[in-house]
Amino acid sequence: MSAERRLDRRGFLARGLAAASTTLLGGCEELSDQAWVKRILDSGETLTRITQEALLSPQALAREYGAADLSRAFRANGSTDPDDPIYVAHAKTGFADWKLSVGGLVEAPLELSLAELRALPSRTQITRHDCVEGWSCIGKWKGVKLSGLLERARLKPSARYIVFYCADTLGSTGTEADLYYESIGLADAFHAQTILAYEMNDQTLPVPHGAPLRLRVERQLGYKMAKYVMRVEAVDSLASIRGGRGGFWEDLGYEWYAGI
Ligand SMILES: Nc1nc2c(c(=O)[nH]1)N[C@H]1C(S)=C(S)[C@@H](COP(=O)(O)O)O[C@H]1N2
Ligand SMILES: [Mo]
Repeated sequence: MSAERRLDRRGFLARGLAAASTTLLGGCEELSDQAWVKRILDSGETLTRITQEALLSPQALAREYGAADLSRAFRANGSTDPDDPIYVAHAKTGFADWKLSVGGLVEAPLELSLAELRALPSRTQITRHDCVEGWSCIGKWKGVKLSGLLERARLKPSARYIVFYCADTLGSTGTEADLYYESIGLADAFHAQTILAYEMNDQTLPVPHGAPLRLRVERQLGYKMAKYVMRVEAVDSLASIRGGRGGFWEDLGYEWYAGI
């Protein structure tokens, strides 16, 4: 790309960011997001138009609550105690030697310990979790911003979806199809409230709620919020993964986007 075109693009993006900061995002919290977005934009050519749109398109925040609104007991649902031997061994040691892997269509695959994840930019939020079964709970979540992780791993231009592979089995077919997994698009992956949470209600994330790491994607239904996330993968298509519909429940007929 010529210097001129690059400047042009940057000018366009900067105007987009300025508009986003005043009209869409508001609050000072988003300044840091802009700082990292600008850093990416400064860093070169890896962003595609689709990624840029994901970063710059209007992104409403899910409602956030105050401490007084926290549910007294937050229900645990689906898998609450994975029996995978490797998972069980990690749980016994408090996940001291566990690492999250981030791979697929990225320039720089990552293997990160919990300590390393905790050192990355985080976000804390009190939100309402809505399960498709018809119950809701309000909880406080702290975790690493998925945008920051993806910034580190540097998405390749062909990346379109982020897939989360979990440690637990929910089905009973005795095949890979039993393993929980989920996926989201780039707009939700880069959304300010999308985090991989390692704390819940100011405590280390407990096993029933997805230790050591679970997705919070706050504008979606509960089943999108993968617990026991072991591996994150950037892909260009969901078609060749398991049932091809982007998630454990989706493969059984649930909606993929699952917005609230
Ligand atoms: N790995 C995994 N993630 C999962 C599930 C599961 O069974 N396994 N259940 C989903 C559903 S339907 C809901 S409502 C929430 C429940 O999260 P909670 O146990 O923290 O309430 O996790 C979601 N993520
Ligand atoms: Mo759910």
